[in-house]
Amino acid sequence: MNSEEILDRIFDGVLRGDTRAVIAGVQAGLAAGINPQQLLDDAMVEAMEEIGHRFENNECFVPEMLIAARAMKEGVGLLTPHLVAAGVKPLGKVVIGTVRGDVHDIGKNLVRIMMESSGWEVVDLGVDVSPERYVAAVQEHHPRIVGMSALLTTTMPNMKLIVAALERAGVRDQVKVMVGGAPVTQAYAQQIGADLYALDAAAAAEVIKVLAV
Ligand code: B1M
Repeated sequence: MNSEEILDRIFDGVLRGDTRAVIAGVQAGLAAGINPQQLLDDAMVEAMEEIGHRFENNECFVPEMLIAARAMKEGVGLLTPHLVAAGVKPLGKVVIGTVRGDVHDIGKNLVRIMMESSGWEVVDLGVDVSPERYVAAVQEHHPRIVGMSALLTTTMPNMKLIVAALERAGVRDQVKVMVGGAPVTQAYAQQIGADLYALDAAAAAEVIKVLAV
């Protein structure tokens, strides 16, 4: 199989939610020396975008999205050790999560992986994270950055609630708040009083470089 065929196999595997095909494709890609970032961006992320288009056009439904996401997660799991640099001294701490009401975590997990790979220690609160849990995590871990991900237009406003909760708890000034996710924009970040915005996982790791301690 050449590189293009391997990428196609992973792309199709994610689309069909075929975890075995994705794992076999990723293993073949790594063995063939394809850049792990390319396996991620050109096969898996593209397949997820395709799933999104199909969902929008009523050509696929939630169960298909779910099994595609599961297959992608397995593939990302295999890639993670190749994306994360080992043994680097942490540049600082980040607390990250997907906001309340939202269970989309593939993008958030990629942001975490990219931050970890550039040397940050990341405390991942998971999905459906309430303002109270954010506040408690800041009080416990004293991070430099608080990251929030939202994929739904209906959950984006929860980012603002989290910023407000950090203010009420008196910890807002101790952290930089970073927001992201497909529907989130720089303008929205400013509107809700966030400090930082990033379009994708690579940009997220880049934007916080200046905050390294
Ligand atoms: Co849902 N979903 N989903 N979904 N889903 C979307 C988001 C949607 C756009 C599909 C569509 O209509 N085209 C749509 C949202 C519409 C809207 O609000 N505008 C949608 C919907 C409607 C829903 C449900 C409401 C469906 C229903 O039940 N009727 C439901 C809601 C559940 C909930 O959260 N309460 C739902 C459920 C699900 C599944 C559970 C089935 C599954 C998620 C599984 C999982 O994540 N574990 C799912 C999936 C897979 C998708 C799509 C197809 C793919 C999302 C994804 O993983 N993308 C998505 C369509 C799409 O995005 N094209 C869709 C790949 C990922 C790498 O990209 O997450 O954008 P992304 O992350 C990027 C950047 O955004 C950025 O960096 C990442 C990496 O480069 N980024 C950050 C993300 N977070 C960041 C944080 C940062 C910085 C950058 O700083 C902290």
